[in-house]
Amino acid sequence: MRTRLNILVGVVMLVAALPSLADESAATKITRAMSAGPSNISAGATIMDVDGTVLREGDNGWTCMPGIGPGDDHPMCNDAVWVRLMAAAGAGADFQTDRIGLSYMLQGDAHVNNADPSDTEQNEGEVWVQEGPHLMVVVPKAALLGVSDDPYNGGPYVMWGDTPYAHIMVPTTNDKLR
Ligand SMILES: [Cu+2]
Repeated sequence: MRTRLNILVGVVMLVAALPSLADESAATKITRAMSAGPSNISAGATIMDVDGTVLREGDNGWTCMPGIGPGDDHPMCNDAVWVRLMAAAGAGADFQTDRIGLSYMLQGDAHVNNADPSDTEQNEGEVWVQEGPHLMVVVPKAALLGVSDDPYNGGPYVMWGDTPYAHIMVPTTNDKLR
């Protein structure tokens, strides 16, 4: 009886501890958003929630988010080019850039199909990756020529190369999350 009660209490506590992203406080979201980049960047950044709500005004041209999009908790710190890229990707709209764009994801990324941002299920023959801490670099498409598109080559690689959202993933550690 004692054991069953302990298990029950344990389960209830576990469920209570599971993060419900919708219920998070602004402070929790801001802390996670800021953890995506070095504090030199995140301290002065605008903090924007995944739904576009500004949680804190910034003044250095960077925008940190607590997740990639609704329901996600992988934070990122984006420069102006990446803010534009993420808005386009969220809307399924075209995207082009005439300049370099930088984004920090020092807490790592979601598990994604390296070729297809819209894929939601891993199937045989597809290359999926869940990158650890990394920097993301978007450049005019012609500048991607010659960069590997293999996430497991040991260095930087192109993600989503045949889409408007092609960018270079630059791991900053040796560790993939998955
Ligand atoms: Cu990333």
